[in-house]
Amino acid sequence: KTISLIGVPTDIGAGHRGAAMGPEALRVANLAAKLERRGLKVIDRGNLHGPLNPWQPPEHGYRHLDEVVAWNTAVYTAVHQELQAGRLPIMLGGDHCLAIGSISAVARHCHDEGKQLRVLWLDAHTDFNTAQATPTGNIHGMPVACLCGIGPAELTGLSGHAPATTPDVFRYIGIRSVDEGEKRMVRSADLQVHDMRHIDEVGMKRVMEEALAGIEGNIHLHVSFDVDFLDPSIAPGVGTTVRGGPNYREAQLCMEMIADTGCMASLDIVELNPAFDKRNQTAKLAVDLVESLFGKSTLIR
Ligand code: DIR
Ligand code: MN
Ligand code: MN
Ligand code: MN
Repeated sequence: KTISLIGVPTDIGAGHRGAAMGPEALRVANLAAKLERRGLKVIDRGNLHGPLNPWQPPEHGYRHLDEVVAWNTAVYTAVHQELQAGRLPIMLGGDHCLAIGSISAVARHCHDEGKQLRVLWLDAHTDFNTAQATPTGNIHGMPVACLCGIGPAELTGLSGHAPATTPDVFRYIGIRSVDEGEKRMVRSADLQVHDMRHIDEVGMKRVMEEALAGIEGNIHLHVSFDVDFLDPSIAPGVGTTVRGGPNYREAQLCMEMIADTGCMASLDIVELNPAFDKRNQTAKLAVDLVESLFGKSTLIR
């Protein structure tokens, strides 16, 4: 399987500037070479292009909606093309709004190929806000809602028909920050949330067994890895740190258990913000964890 790296240098969906530098930070941390060392073929497609960050306040509950639509249209097209060609796309983000485009394309591809979709959403946040519930208007807090058909038509209908997918395909891991209005939305959609309390109580191993239950054969597993999933003590390079996240070993086990399924077929690496980082340590950590996602282990290779 050939991997395609797709840079998505944007921070239009976020509340802090800087995630637009994420793709280059991941390249500087040697992502391509590390994957090649695992025996994988890697093509770096370079960066997608889109509007600059106009840094405007929200309008009708959304900040930078036109720009988010433009970027996600480009993401959708690029991801769909890579999947059609049989390659495994990795999004180098960029803020988490790009998952609207990437997962819309993945869902469309699964529909056309008769495959079942499962999405693992590794994040401190549930990203299930709406124009009414959002405290910020930032669209990086809304991608899961948009993918489930709740949001502006330009985003919910990217793939040609809305909704792109349904709440039952998502498994959240690492959640510890949900906004007040968002809580009600998450509960009424009956989303499966493995929050930090659950990880504390039963451990990462049990949590991953639950989240990965039923994964085999005909499943397309998409991993959407928001770097703020990780505890800020090991991953300071994100705009919206939330204390109390998974530590290094817990994160490694999470990635290793995903790799063991052999089903991961697309990946987003998002919210990495070099403006908040120190000596690129968070990018290096993200690359280290992505190596585990692709099967690196202590004793075998
Ligand atoms: C907050 C922050 N829930 C919002 N969200 C995210 O603005 O909607 N930070 N995703 O990474
Ligand atoms: Mn259809
Ligand atoms: Mn987050
Ligand atoms: Mn997120």
